[in-house]
Amino acid sequence: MTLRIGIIGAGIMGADHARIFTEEVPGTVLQVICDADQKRAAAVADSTGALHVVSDPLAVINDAAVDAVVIAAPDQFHAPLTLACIAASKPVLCEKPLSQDSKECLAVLAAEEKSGRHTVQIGFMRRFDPSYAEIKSMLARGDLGKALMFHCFHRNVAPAYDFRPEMAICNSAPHEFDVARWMLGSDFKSISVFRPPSGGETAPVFMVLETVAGHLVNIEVNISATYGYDVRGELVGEKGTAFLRAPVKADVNLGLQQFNTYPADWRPRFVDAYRQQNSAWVKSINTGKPNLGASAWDGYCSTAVAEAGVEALHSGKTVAVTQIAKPNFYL
Ligand code: ISE
Repeated sequence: MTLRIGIIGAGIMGADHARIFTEEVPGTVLQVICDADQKRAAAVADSTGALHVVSDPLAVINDAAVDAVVIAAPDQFHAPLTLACIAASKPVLCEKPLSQDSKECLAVLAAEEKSGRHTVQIGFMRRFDPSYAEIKSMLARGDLGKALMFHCFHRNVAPAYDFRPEMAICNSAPHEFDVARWMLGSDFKSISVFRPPSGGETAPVFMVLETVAGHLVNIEVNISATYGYDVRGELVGEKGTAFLRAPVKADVNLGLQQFNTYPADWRPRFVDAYRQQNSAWVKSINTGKPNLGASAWDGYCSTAVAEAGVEALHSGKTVAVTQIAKPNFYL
């Protein structure tokens, strides 16, 4: 069985998804690559063997020769295109965030529920990262005792988007909001946001969150860290702690020093996570069985936290996270 995939967006992530399906996920064919910039779409098609190139995303979603859709367009198109996929009954893997506006997420939830089918998966690929998964299993086995705190660092070399601290909260931190919520098994209750006053325009954004179950989570998002792409985390439990371990290719001994290297962006750090996520998505579509990927509900929850975070950034106060009750459809 071959799954015919359409990819909307031929930027950094659209191109990477195209590469992943071509090189690493058997049983798929790239039916079409879509981008407003036809040259960019053609370059991705050339390097991956995709069959067609178009510029209209709706032409992808409504193409009878496309079985499933990946949305890797800019954030503001995620929710409208996801709604179009639901209307066309096409399974969709939508890059994070589902939207930066929780009202748009609610519209997606309502449409998916009305359709009666779970067709939406959000690209929170860290759930598939072996190091997060290992810590989650340790917690489930009780090895670390009860989880108490989760320290998170998320550092980029340079901004991948226009730098505004709001973007650190709405575009970057949703990864931590989702993976911490998934790891700790609890929604968030409140968020406070700080920035070092000495840091200037590109100062890191530092968030402190409390979960409904009473864990503390802190997140540093530093999108101008310059030295490398670096994601860290330490789970603190009652009996012990566990650090995430980034993939290390080699420990180098050279010139009186020992070191290893950092990637320039997130793709090498999360190469396994992306591969496993995309393989699991294809398997789910083929078998009709769910995988551990994030649902539209999870997408909504991380956006609700981000919205409270932006309010906390502006007000300087601790802000309560408000969410609707989880619809039965997502239980
Ligand atoms: C980017 O949009 C991503 O999705 C990356 O995974 C994240 O690490 C980065 O900070 C974001 O800008």
